[in-house]
Amino acid sequence: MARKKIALIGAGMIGGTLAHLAAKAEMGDIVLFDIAEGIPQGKALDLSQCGPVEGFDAKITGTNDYADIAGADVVIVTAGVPRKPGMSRDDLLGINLKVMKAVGEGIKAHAPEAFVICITNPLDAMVWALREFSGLPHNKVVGMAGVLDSARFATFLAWEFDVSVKDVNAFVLGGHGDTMVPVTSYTTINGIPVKDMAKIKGVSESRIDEIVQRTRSGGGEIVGLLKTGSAYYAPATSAIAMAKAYLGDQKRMLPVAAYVEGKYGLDGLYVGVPAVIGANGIEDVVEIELSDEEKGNLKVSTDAVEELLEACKNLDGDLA
Ligand code: A3D
Repeated sequence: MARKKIALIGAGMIGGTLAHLAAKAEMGDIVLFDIAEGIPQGKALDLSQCGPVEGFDAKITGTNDYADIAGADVVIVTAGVPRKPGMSRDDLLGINLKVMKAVGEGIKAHAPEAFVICITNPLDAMVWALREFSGLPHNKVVGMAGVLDSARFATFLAWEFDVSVKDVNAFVLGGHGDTMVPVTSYTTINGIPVKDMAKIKGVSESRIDEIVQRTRSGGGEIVGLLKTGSAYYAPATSAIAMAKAYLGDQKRMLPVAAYVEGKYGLDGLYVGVPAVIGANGIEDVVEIELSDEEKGNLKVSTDAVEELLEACKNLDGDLA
């Protein structure tokens, strides 16, 4: 069987980490693409030299030419700019929308059969724009955010309850922004609902609310510490889990920014929902029962995403 091909558009902090993780896991051969000359080539050379030490077989190449992504099975997009302290994800809209246009056209021309995972912020709007510009089917273009946001929620809960992160099943819905909806009613510690676990451990409701709030601003907390950019290890590993689900036809149900039409009362929007990823890309979007309060929170979040889409359409005539 021929090796799979993974194209990484954007060879910055997340792109480089993605390449390392994909190579270590021998997911396939890797092409790192960037507009910056030398960066993808330099990183590819450096990463290739990890192979003999770590014992992986993966051909890693760097390029500034979209023709080199031809035939990619998976494309992961991180091209654009990240946040600096004081910036919201939405501040990146104008500049990253132009980047999505170039990237979408490159994918359309050279890798139209690929499963495309977008990471560029503001995520829910950029994945929508990337789908529009690439013209790929909606089930083959998806955004990474929920896996990361749920991992942040799970990490904080594991610390609070002093249990292994492996036993926390955390759940976050909605847009990847300050209005995201960590859903405690579907979050469990090995099957025990968070509310019950909190009672057992004597953790107050207000402390759980603080953890929910810390999850919402989890990305900003890291931006504030790093000062020169945003998180990259956990975002990269989250996208790799999604790529593996597709390549291995794993039918994993993960929280991802999927195209939702009809379910959750939404009419054609990319937003964070539980979805099944297999060989056909997004194979199902799962609609769960929500309380009135959770529905209200989700509405605030999806309204924020809709506002961003309007801003996209106003910025780019092609999207109107
Ligand atoms: P960074 O290290 O700056 O890398 C971005 C790379 O994109 C740079 O190497 C640029 O040269 C390159 N680039 C710029 N324009 C183009 C273009 N037109 N074509 C190809 N490459 C281009 O950023 P990063 O890797 O830290 O972050 C990348 C993106 O991911 C940013 O938009 C972040 O905001 C976003 N991000 C999203 C999450 C989510 O959970 C959704 C988390 C963390 C970061």
